[in-house]
Amino acid sequence: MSKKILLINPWIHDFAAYDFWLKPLGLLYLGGLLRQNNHQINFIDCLDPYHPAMQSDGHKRPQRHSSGRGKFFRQVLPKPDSLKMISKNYCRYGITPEIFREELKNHQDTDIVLITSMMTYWYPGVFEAIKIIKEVLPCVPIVLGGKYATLCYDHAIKYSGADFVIAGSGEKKVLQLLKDLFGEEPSFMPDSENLDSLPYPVFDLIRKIDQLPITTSRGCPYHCSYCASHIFNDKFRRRDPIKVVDEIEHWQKKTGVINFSFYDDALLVKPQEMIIPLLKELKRRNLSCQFHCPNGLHLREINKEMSELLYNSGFKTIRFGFETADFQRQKETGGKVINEELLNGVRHLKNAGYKTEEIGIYLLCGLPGQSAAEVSDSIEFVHECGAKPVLAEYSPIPGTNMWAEAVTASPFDIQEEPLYHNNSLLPCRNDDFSYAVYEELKKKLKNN
Ligand code: B12
Ligand code: SF4
Repeated sequence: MSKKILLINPWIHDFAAYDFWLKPLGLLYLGGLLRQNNHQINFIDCLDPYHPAMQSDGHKRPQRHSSGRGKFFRQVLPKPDSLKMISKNYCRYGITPEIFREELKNHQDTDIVLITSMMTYWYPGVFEAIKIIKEVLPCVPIVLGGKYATLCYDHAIKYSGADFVIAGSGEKKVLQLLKDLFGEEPSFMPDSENLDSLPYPVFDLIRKIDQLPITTSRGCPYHCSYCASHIFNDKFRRRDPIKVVDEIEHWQKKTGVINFSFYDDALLVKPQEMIIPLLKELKRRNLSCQFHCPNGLHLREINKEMSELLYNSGFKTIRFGFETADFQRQKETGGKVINEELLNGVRHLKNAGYKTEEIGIYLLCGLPGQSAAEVSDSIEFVHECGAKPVLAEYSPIPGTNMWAEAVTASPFDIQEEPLYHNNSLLPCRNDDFSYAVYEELKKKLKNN
């Protein structure tokens, strides 16, 4: 029998959160699969920047950009004890708990709640949502999944208050759980080897669509030591590029959306298999879109043809994962890029028409044992190449190859307390690369 399933995207509790084309894609994918299995799906988005009750309640309206990024609503919260030393406001990003409660009351007949989680250190927003759901819908089982649930599984089991915690990809496990709880035999099972067998995410449940996330793959062929990609997907699997274009066309026709953000870990890798046929097909169908890649792209794949293709296909936001100009560290952490590839890549991108400030180069800072000189040299090198350095503070992630080193290097108990993974804290800072040095570098970058 069809069940009423309520999807929840919980709050973010953090010092800084910006909607950089952020959507709960995994959760909305699960919604699509469950709807295909004849269940009735509802969705509450605690981060909704367009919630009507917030508009009328005297809250400061978040500034939004027409491309689909922008600010969230926010309310200042007391800082958790372990983060007291950070001299910034700690906030709940999203709607108020009162509005969330009211929303939940409209879903009294829910059979099961599925709640997602993102950054490990955002768990307080997840816990707050679970506590309120338990109060308003006391008899409804709550299932927690997503990034935090996967990376900090034991912590989630112990402290989250959820009835079930599911680690890793949710598709098969959620169907199994429904079977166990309600005796529901799934009528539709996706083929785990074929990503195109997954129904589209339930994007129609988003209140106002200003952009949509798309993914052409899961996983990554690289294994960088600081990255968790392999924990979520042990293999690199790709969709058929033509099916991806079908999806883009579907959403564009249905909703009129033109802004799409790619969530892939390795969108440009082996370009003949994906990005080249995909963009050629978009052009053939005369689809006009704007694309944003907030997640880093691979510089290794940037040549003349690729640069022109990206520029002419409407790739408005391009960010690349470079991380460091230090050759030894590049080699030790996974070898995804070398300096020459940045130099050449930027030259091609500029020839194609991109301006310096449009070519964002992510630099990891605060890696275990990293010196201040390494970070400032890397910034300088990116400037010399003619691109824009973007500092990404290292967030240590359990289960990655760098984790043990991070645990040893960090002055904080990152093993016991995921709040210490917060990138704003610079969790693996050291005497040479202190918080003050980091602030100084950031200031310099801002004034550049
Ligand atoms: C896209 C992305 C972003 C985007 C948008 C984020 C978003 N999703 O909205 C942007 C660019 C904004 C971003 C930013 C950052 N990110 Co990011 N991001 C990702 C990325 C590549 C994909 C996430 C995604 O949506 N995947 C696709 C969907 C389909 O998969 P999924 O969410 O995992 O969902 C599946 C399962 O988790 C599960 N599931 C999900 N929900 C639920 C719910 C239930 C009930 C169940 C049962 C199952 C379930 O089933 C789903 C389907 O199989 C991941 C890496 C990765 N490969 O996953 C990193 C990742 C999440 N990011 C990470 C990091 C470090 C960051 C930054 C801190 C980087 C930095 N230093 O600046 C910033 C944070 C900025 C901030 N403070 O706001 C880390 C996590 C770190 C941590 N400690 O938790 C990850 C894991 C990458 C890594 N380095 O290893 N990110
Ligand atoms: S290339 Fe990017 S996504 Fe792939 S393992 Fe390295 S950091 Fe992670």
